[in-house]
Amino acid sequence: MSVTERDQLGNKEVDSLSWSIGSAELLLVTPLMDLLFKAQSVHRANFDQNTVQLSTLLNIKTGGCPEDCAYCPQSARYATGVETSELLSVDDVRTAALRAKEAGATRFCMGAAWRSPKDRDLERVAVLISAVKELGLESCVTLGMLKPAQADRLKAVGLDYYNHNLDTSPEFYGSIISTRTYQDRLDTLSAVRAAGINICCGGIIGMGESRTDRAGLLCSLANMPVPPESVPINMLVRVKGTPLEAAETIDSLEMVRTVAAARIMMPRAYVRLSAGRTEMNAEAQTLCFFAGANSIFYGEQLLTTSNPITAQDRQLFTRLGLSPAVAAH
Ligand code: SAM
Ligand code: DTB
Ligand code: SF4
Repeated sequence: MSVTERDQLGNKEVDSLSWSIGSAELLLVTPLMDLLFKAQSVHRANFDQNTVQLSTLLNIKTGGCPEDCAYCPQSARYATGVETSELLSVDDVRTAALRAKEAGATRFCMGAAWRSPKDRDLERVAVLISAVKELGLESCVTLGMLKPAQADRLKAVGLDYYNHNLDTSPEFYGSIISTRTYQDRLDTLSAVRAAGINICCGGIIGMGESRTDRAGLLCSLANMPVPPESVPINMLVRVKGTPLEAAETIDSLEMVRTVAAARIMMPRAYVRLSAGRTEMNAEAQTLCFFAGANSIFYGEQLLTTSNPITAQDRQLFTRLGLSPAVAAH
């Protein structure tokens, strides 16, 4: 189906169609003014265009990961200088979550550098999730691969979102990660979906992939039986010591295009402008918001690398007339 044919359809129908790589690629190469106009129209039909959702990240278990993800500073295989830590205590997590809430975040996302959690790790994370929920924040965790029973357990303790990224297209995936397959990731995502937890799933651009690969990633996301509720689009943070430390710089307008295509292909998802914002000026980030990004990682730290300071983000919101979303409860 051509992009024009799709344009004639309401968003409801678009949601239930499957996207071909060709049609996704057509979006990515559309003249930018046309692409932005379309993305902003879809955005306005589904969201308040002047509201941005804020999620704050906390690394609850740093480094020492056995996996070989070529982008990742936390893999034990690469000499990146990241110091490893044990799982943080509930007091440390509560303090960080409270600080995030006071700064205006509505969701608190906790990441652990694991291939997959052991059941006893999961029980310790369950306590952390409860502490975050007690503060009236939405909770999200990213712990690696999950078995169905583990996803059920996280649902039982009230987890709102599970983050597990596909990272790139199925075709390019093998050049980035060898220690787990694309199918392993899809299996974890099905377990999360079956448990009734919202899915946060996206990818990374700027790893040397082609536009076709970016189209392939977006198709894999949009064609899930139920598309993710939250789609983080990360621009690679090149960390010294990782195999991708010298990856070629990607044009920030390519980030804008990827966000716009994600917005059009997943009209009802929160599209998050994620890692890489320190490399983007205010104008490039503004174009991402215009392209339909309506969420960011908010707070001076991502997992091991830095993110814009909150005062700088608040200043940008003021300049743009954007309002942070308020907590539902
Ligand atoms: N270990 C768990 C896993 O991989 O499923 C959870 C944490 S992992 C760090 C979460 C995600 O962060 C990765 O899937 C990847 O998309 C993103 N990420 C990691 N390093 C990054 C980098 N250098 N630049 C951009 N995104 C990155
Ligand atoms: C996601 O898509 N991006 C976040 C979060 N989910 C866990 C992580 C970005 C990590 C950037 C590199 C770092 O700080 O270590
Ligand atoms: Fe480990 Fe996750 Fe980093 Fe891969 S992305 S090396 S699984 S922490």
